[in-house]
Amino acid sequence: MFVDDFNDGDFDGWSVESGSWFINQLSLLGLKNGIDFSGRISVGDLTWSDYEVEMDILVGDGTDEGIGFRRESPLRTYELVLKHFPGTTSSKFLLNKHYDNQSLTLDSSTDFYMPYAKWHHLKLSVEGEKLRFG
Ligand SMILES: [Ca+2]
Repeated sequence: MFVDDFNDGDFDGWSVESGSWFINQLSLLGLKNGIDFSGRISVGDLTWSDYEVEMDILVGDGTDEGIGFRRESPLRTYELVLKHFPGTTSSKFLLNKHYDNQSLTLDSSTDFYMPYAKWHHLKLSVEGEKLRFG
């Protein structure tokens, strides 16, 4: 099991793919880059098959978060995106597939209330063809 709470002040073991990342108040913080495929950092192994990912996120106005999974490369991956609508407290989940420079939204949730500047716990479980999240 891989665990990092960043209380040691570093993110050793993580690979920065894009954007600027640093530890701020014992949390991992990525600077907003504003476009798709920006601000990515990864951990784990491409050979992992079934797994669970859990994280605590601090939601910011208009900044989306996502978890990549079933990844073959940075450009061939599935991604669970938590999308926030700027200036509102509305959010939704999107299930995206990225491949060959194309992006496809496979599914999306209805909008739900999610306040800013609060911590939320996200959990994603990938087992065979089954995907569970909340
Ligand atoms: Ca660490």
